[in-house]
This record gives sequence, structure tokens and C-alpha cells, in this order.
Amino acid sequence: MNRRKLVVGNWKMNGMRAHLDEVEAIGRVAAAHPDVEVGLCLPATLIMAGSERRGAAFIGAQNCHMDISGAYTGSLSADMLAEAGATWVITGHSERREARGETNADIAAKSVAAHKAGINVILCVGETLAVRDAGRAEQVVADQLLASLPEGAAADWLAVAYEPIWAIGTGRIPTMEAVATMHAALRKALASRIGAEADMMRILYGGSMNGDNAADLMALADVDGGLVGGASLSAAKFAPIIEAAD
Ligand code: G2H
Repeated sequence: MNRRKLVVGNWKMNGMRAHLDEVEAIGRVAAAHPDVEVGLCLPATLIMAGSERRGAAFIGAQNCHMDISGAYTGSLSADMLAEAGATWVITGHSERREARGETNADIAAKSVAAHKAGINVILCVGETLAVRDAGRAEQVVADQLLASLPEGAAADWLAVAYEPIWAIGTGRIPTMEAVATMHAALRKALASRIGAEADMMRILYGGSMNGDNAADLMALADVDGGLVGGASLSAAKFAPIIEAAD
């Protein structure tokens, strides 16, 4: 199955207007690699301005609320993000599952809300180090995926990101064999729910991906791209990852 690689930067709580030059530079790198779908999930404050300078990259958000509107101080709906220019959103990042207590049901609901607003979804899953050390990583992450997968999930609006929590921002990554085993397990889990659609759904790797390890990761059969944090903050660091996906 020929799945177009998807490489997405997650800027987390980083980026001021001064960094829009990097958005523009990354948009130019994206234009040079049309076979790769490239995007940046920016802090909400930069989505509108970033959308005007995105070049061939798409602009996404890092979270959305599950409701369309209401008394939710400080929250943003998927419709609001779409109006600002976001065409993708991350749901279920471990930094929100853990720090904000987001449940699998919340994440499924947010993903549905995003889809209704016309926004594509990157749904994140991943295990703790304790779970991996206990030899239960594939089972736990597959269960987490099926519990947070929204109704009607389809490859043209949803991608999965496998992010081992212990690899996020630490410089450590699993062995290539472990990544390959996990991605194959997740595709099998997807197939149990959505059948043949699973073959078309992209499964990204995330967690300390960088210019040194990206080529090896991207070469794995079931790795269809990356969700990149620290190494997406500048075009100089992000470009080699985009190139590795091409
Ligand atoms: C994992 C990743 C981006 P980093 O959170 O989603 O961050 O590449 O910095 O580990």
C-alpha cells in the first residue's frame, strides 16, 4: 500500500510572531518535497498569522474542545480553529492525557468535533516506560487506540501517531525493531475495527525524531511519517526529517 508520508511539527508551547520566518522557511521546504505532506501544529496564537505564511505546509492546532460553543473559559472549538486557518488538529497527546486528565472518550469526542468542522486529526497514543518494561506495550497501546478511535474514523481525515511517552523530548527512542512491531500491532488493531481502511491509514512515529534517526524510522514498512516536537522548531532541523520522508 502506497501511503503518502505525513510529517508534522508540533511546536507545543513555543513560538512568537518572530518565529513566523521559520514557518515560511518550512513552507518552502514543503514545496520542494511535494510527495510529502508537511504541516505545523502551532500554538493557537500563531495559527492565523502562520496560515498566511505557510507556503506548501498546512497549519494545524494542538487541541480542540469537543463542543461547538459554550461556557468553557479558555477553550477553543474546532470551528474556531478552522476559521483561523487550521486544517489539522492533534488529539490525545500524552502531555494532555497526563497533565489535563483527558480520557479516551474525551479524545474520541474531540476527534469527532474536529471532523465535523472539516479538520483532519492526528490521534496520539503511547505507553509509559513501566508498561514497556513489563512487556505489555503493544497490548496497552492497541487498547488505547481502539478506545480513543472515533466512530467513522477513515484514512482521509485521521492519522495515528505512536509516541512512546518515555521517548518524548528525551533523546531516547525505541529500537527500530520495537517501532516496527508496535506499528504492525497498531495496524492490526485498526483492521479489527475498520477493516481494509486500516491499510490506507497513516501511522506516524513521534518522540525524539530528528535528522539523525528519521531515515531509519521512515524506512520501516508501517511508519508513514513523523510527529516531531523539538526538531520542528527551525527549518534547519526540520528539513532533514522532511527529506528523509521523501
Ligand atoms: C513528542 C514529540 C512531538 P519531541 O511529543 O509530538 O516531541 O520530538 O520533542 O520528542
